[in-house]
Amino acid sequence: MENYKITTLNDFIILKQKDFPYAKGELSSLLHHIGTAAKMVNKKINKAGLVDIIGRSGEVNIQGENQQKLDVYADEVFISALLSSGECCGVATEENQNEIVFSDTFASKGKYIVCIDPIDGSSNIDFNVSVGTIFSIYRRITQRGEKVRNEDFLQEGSTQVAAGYIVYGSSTMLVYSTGYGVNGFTLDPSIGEFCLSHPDIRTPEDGSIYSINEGNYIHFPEGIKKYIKYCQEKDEESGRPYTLRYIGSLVSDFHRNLIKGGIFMYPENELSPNGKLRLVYECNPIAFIAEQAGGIASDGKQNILNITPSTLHQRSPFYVGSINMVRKTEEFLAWFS
Ligand code: AHM
Ligand code: MG
Repeated sequence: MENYKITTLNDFIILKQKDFPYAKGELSSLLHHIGTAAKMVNKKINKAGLVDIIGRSGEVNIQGENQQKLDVYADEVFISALLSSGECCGVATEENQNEIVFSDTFASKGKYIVCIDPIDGSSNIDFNVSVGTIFSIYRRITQRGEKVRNEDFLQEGSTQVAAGYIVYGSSTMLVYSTGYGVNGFTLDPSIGEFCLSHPDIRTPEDGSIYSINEGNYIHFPEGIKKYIKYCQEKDEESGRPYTLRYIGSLVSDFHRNLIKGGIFMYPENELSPNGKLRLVYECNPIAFIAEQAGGIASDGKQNILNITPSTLHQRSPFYVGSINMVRKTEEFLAWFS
């Protein structure tokens, strides 16, 4: 008889809850609600060319970027899923200037806050290219029952309780960590469930892929220009030249490199002195996953997870992936600074 045993995301969450003797299931419930919202967003993305969901919404978000209709839809879906979980007392998202405070008595008792980029890589939506969702969960600093404040959202990345991402690609995957390794789940559309497909993901210490928007080359710091040339040089022992792969969706680029081994780079440049990616809801959750899988993330000088954010939407240069590759970029940046 064939083995049809599958472990769904919800089975897995419940199974893992037993590892924490004092856990009351709040984090499990939160993750469950994120999974449900992801399925709703996935459904919409699958129909992107058929329903009125592609293209610009006509609004500009806090970053001055044109919002896509899907950005707006996903933002609403994730916020309402988090509110109805009852475990989350506030949310910060890429699409909203300030944190959203859940003030009803049910939600304000929640223990956790969530930082989220509802649709990452949204400029790719119109062309059927993979996009993602990135999320990060922290324990609140303020007392339960009080309204959450800005300080709850400006915690060092190292204090994350859980983080993860969803990649809406040729299949849809949810990858998350609660600080005990990284596990990946693929959505089986026939049963509408995320099923464990990538248990205990470990990323190689060395890789052969570098991912960067090389079109910005002339604006890069000297160390990164030199590192790119190093990636392109022939060296049989270290497997160079490396392969360049760049989708332009952080989640998809990171996910590929996580599995295969590689480095994703978004440096500061003359046009954006702090790079493009946002520390709180893009860099920190991805950095948490990278570390939990044996990789590392840096801003070029220090570990991303050791930076205390001072504003919700602050940007940071970002180098993430296989540990030896990230260390090498830090060396190049130090040599040529
Ligand atoms: P977004 O959150 O507004 O979609 O922007 C973030 C995206 C990342 O997914 C991706 O790595 C980066 O922007 C690509 O930027 P660029 O087009 O400058 O290479
Ligand atoms: Mg983004």
